[in-house]
Amino acid sequence: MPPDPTATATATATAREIVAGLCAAQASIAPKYFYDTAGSALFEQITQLPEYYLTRTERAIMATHADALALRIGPGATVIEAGAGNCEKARTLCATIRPRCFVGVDIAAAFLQQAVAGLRREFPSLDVRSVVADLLDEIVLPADLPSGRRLVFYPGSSIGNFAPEAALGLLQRLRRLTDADGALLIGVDLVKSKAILEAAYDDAAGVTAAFNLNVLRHINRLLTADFDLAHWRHRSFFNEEQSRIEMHLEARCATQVSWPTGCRNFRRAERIHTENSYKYRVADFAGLLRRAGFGRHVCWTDAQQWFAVFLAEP
Ligand code: AVJ
Repeated sequence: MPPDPTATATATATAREIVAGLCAAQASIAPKYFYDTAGSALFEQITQLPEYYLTRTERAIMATHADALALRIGPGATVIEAGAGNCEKARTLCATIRPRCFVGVDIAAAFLQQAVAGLRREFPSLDVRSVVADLLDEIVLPADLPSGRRLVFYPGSSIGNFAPEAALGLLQRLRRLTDADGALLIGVDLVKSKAILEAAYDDAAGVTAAFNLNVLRHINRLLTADFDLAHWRHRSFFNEEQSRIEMHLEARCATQVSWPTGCRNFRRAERIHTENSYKYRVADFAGLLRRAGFGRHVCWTDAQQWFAVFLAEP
C-alpha cells in the first residue's frame, strides 16, 4: 500500500519542527510532546502527587462554586474543553451543569478517543464529540454542533505553558469559539512561594522527573532518534523574573543524539528546555482576559490564593 500522503506530510512537518528545536543554540522540545500514551499516564500520576497542589486545588474551587456556575451557565449548553486529556474534569463539570453536548479537543488522539468513549458510557444522553487539534492552530469545531450556549473550558492552568503574549493569542482563539452569549471557564495557577512551586515540579517520588525524561523516548519514536535516557537528568526551577517554572533536561555527560538526517552533540551540563509553566497574579490574568475580548469575569480562588478559576464572558 502506498504511504498516506497527508500522514507523511504531517510526519515530515513534525520531524522538521523537532529537529529545529534540537539544533537551536538553546535546544528545546515543545511541551506538547510530553503527551504520548506513557506521558499522559505519567501526567495523570503527577496530578495525584502530594506536592502537585494544582489539580486538587482547582477541583476544590470548582466544587465550592458548582451551584453558582450551574446557575450562570444553565442546562443544555455545549461545553468545549481545550486539552481535554483524560476528561476527568469534564465528568464533574457535566454532572454539575448538565450540558447537551461535549466537545473534547486534544492533541493526544488515542488518549482522547479512549477518554471520550468513557464519557459517552457515563452520560448516555450527552452528545459527545472529539477534535484532535494543536491549540497553537485555529481550532475547527464540527459544523453540526447544537445551537445552545457555548462554554469553553480550559482547566488545569494549561494556559501556563504559553508566554503571556502567546497566551493572549490563545485566549483570543478561545474567544472566537464562543458566541456573544458564550463563556470561558479557565483555571490559572498563581504566584506563590518559590519552595511550594519548586516542590510541585520536582516531587520526592520522581514522577515529574520520569515525565520529563519520557519526552526523549517519544522523540526517539517520532524522529527515529537515539537519545540515551541514562545520559539525561530532570532539572526544574522557578524563574522569578519571568514568573515561570522552567523544566529542562540536563546532560549528565557529553553525549550525542542522531536521527536519519543529522545529529547534535551536547556538552556535559548542557540543557534542553522542555517546558515553561507561567504563574500569574489575579490582576495580571484579568488584564489578559480583557485584552482578549472578555469584558466581564468573576474570579474564584482558594483560601490560600494558590489557584484561580475565572468565569469570563464577552
Ligand atoms: C499541564 C501545563 C498545567 O505546568 O503544571 C506538570 C504540566 N509539567 N508537571 C503544569 C506539568 C510538570 C502542567 N500543565
